[in-house]
Amino acid sequence: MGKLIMVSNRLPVKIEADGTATRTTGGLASALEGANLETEPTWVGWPGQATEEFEDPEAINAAMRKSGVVPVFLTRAEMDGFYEGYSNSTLWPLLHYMIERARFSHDWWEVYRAVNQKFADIIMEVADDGDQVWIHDYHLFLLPSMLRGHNKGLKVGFFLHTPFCTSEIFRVLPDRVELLKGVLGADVIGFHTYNYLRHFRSSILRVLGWETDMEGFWHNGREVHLGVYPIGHNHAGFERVMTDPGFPKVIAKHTVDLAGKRLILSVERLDYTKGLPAKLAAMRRFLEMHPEKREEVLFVLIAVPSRQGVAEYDELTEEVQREVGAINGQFGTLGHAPIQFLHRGFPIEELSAFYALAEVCLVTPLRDGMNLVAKEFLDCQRAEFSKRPGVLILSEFAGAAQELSHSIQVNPYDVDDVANALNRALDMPDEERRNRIDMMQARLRKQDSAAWTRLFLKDLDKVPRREERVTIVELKPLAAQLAKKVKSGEKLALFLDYDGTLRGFVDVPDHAVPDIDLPRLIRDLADFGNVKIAVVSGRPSTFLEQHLGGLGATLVGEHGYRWLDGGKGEWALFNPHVNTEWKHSIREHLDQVSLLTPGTHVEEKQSALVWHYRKADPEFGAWRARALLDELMAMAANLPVTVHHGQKIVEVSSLQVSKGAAVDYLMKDWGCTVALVAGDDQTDETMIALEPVGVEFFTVKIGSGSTRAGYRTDITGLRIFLEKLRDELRH
Ligand code: GDG
Repeated sequence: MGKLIMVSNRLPVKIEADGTATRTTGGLASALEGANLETEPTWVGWPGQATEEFEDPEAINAAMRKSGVVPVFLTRAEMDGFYEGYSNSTLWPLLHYMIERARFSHDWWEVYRAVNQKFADIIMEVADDGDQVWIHDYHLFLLPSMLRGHNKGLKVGFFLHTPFCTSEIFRVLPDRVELLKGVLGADVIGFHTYNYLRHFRSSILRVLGWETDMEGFWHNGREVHLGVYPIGHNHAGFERVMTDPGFPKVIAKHTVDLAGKRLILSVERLDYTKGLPAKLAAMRRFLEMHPEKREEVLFVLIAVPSRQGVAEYDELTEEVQREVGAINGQFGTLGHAPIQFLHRGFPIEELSAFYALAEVCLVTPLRDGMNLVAKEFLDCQRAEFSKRPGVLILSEFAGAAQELSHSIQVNPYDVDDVANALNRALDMPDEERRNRIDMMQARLRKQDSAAWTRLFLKDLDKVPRREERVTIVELKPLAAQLAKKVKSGEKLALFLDYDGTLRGFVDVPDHAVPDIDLPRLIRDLADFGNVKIAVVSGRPSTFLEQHLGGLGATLVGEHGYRWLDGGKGEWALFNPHVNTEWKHSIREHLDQVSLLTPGTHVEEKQSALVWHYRKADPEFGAWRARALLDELMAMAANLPVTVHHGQKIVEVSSLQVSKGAAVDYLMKDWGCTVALVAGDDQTDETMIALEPVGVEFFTVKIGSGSTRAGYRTDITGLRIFLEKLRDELRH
C-alpha cells in the first residue's frame, strides 16, 4: 500500500521560529490519531501565514518537509482571492443556503483555480504511484481532477465538511460546471448525510446532465464512488481529559463559578451560519415568557472568534455584543446577568467541564454540515460530574440531527419553537433525560472521528489500482491479439453499436452525427480482407445510410429489423414476417404520456415505438419513464413485444426482432471464426449474451451498468482500441 497524503486548506501544525513544524491535535489531525494508521500521513496545506510574513520561506519549506509536512505557501493576494474571496465569500455562504450573502467575482475564481493548481503541483512533487490522497473541503473542489490529469495512478478521495446545497442553489454559481467536474476527478466522494449526497447527485444531473446511481457511477472509464460518512467527534481526546486525575478540580472550580445557576450552554465559531442572532432572539423570548426562571438560568455563550478583520464577521460580533447587552440590561438584576458572552476559545479541559455541567446545550445553527459540539456535549455528560443529566436542543438544519434523533429538535428560524424547547428541556424529568442520553451516547462514542477516518480510508483503499482497472489501457493488448489472429488467417467480425458506443449522446439525436475521424476508421477496418464490420444500431435505416453508408461496413438498423449488406444496395429484412399490429394501441398510450410530459416525443419505427425524454426535466422525465415502464409491462403482457429502458428512452419493440438475433445471423452468414461485440445499453446485451459455437467471442461493455461482457471501457477507450487494431493490422 502507498502512503497517505492528507490535504486540507490549513495545516494542522504550529510553525516554530526555526521553521520546524509541531503537529497540533485539533480536528482532522486528532481524527487520524485515533484511527491507528500503519504509517504517519504526509500533510499538505497552507502554513497559516502569508508568504510575505516568512523571512525565509525556502528554509522553512525544507525544514517542514523533513517532518512530513508539506507547506503550500500563499501570498497575501492569493489568500484574498482564494481564501477570503472565492472559498469564504462565494462557496461558504452558498453551500449553507445563504445566497444573499454570496458574492461573485471572476478574479477570485481565477485565483481559486490557480491556488488549486498550486496544491496539485506540490502534491505531484511528493506523491508516488499508488499513493492515497485524501482531500478535504470546499476550498479544493478543483484539485481531484487536477491530480487525475497527471495520471499517476493515485487513489483520490474527497470529503466535504459543509452541507452540499440543493441543485437549485448550486446552479447559481457561474463556475458550477467546472466545480463539479473538478470534484468528480476523485475516486471516492464523501458527505456527512444522505441529503447532501442526494443534492450532489441532483446537481450532476441538472448541471452536467449525467445520470448517477446511489453508490456512484462510471465517468471517463473510472468508477466514482459516492458515500455517506458522518463525521464523529474526538472521543479519545475527551476521554483522556475527563479521566485525568486533575479534571475533578476543573469541575469543582466551574461549579463554584456557576453559583447554583442552571447552565444553558452554547459553543460555536462566531459565524453567521451558526445563527447566533436568532438564538439570542429565542433566549429573549424565553426570558419574557418565563419570568419565574430568569434568576435560575445562566446562558453561557462561548463564541470562538472567526475570520476577524472581515467586515461581515466584525459586524456580526458587534450585533451579538449589542444584543447580549440589551438582554442583560432588560432582564438582569444586581446579582445576576442572564447571559455571559465569552468571546474566546478555551482549553479542552475547561470546555469539557462546561459540557459536563450544562443542563441544556443549545445548538441551533441555521445550517451546519454536521456540528461536533452536539456530539461532544453528549459524550461529556457523565453521572460522576453532574447530578442532573443534560438535554440537547438541536437545530434540524444541522447534519447531526439525522443521527441524534433523541435530542429535542427545533427550527432555529422559529423563535417560539426554540423558546418552548428551552422550557421543555429545563422541565424534563431526570429519567427521560438519562434515557435520551443513553440512547445517543453509546452510538456516538463508537462512531467517533477515528471510526469515520477508518471508514473513509477503507473505501478509498478498495479503489482498484491503476493496473487493476478495466480501462483503455487494457484493451490495447486485445487489439494486438486480434490483429495477430487475423494475420494468421482467422476471419474477424466486429459488431459495434452506434449511440453511446461509437458516438456520445447529445440533446438532439439527429445531431449525433459521426465525428470527422469515424468514417475513415470504419472504412480502413472494412478494407482489410479478413475483417467484417457491422454497425448495429437502434437508429432508423435512413440515418445510418446517410452517415455511415458506402464505407464498406454492413449496417443493421432498428435493433436488428433490417440490414444493408456492405453499406450499399437495398435494405433487407432479417425476418419479413414480423408482427406489428400491436403498434396502434401502444402508440395511443405513448402519445398521451408525451402530451403530459413537456420535452418528450414519440418516434415510430417499422418494428418499434420509442418514447424520448432527453429534453424533459431530468427528474420529471426519469420519474415518468419509470411509471411508463410499469404501465407498458402490464399492457404488453399478451403482446409479442419487449419493453426496454435505454439512455433517456423507453422503447417497445417486436419480440421477433433483436440485435442478438441479427448478429447471430450475420456471424453464420460470414463464417467468421473470431468476433467482437461492443455496446452500451440493455439492447446490446442481446448481442453480448450470445454463445456462438465455433467462434471465439469477445464482448465489450461501454460505460456503467450491469453486463455479461468480459471487458469494460468508455467511448474513448473503444476508439483507441479500434485505432490500435487498424494500426496493428497494417504492420
Ligand atoms: C466544520 C463544519 C462539521 C469550539 N470552541 C472551542 C473549541 N471548539 C471546537 C469544538 C468542535 C469544533 O471547535 C467546532 O466544530 P463544528 O463541527 O461544531 O463546526 P465547524 O468549525 O464549523 O466545522 C461542521 C465540521 O467541519 C467537521 O466536519 O461538523 O458542520 O462547519 O470540535 O469542540 N475547542 C476548544 N475550545 C473552544 O473554546 N478547545
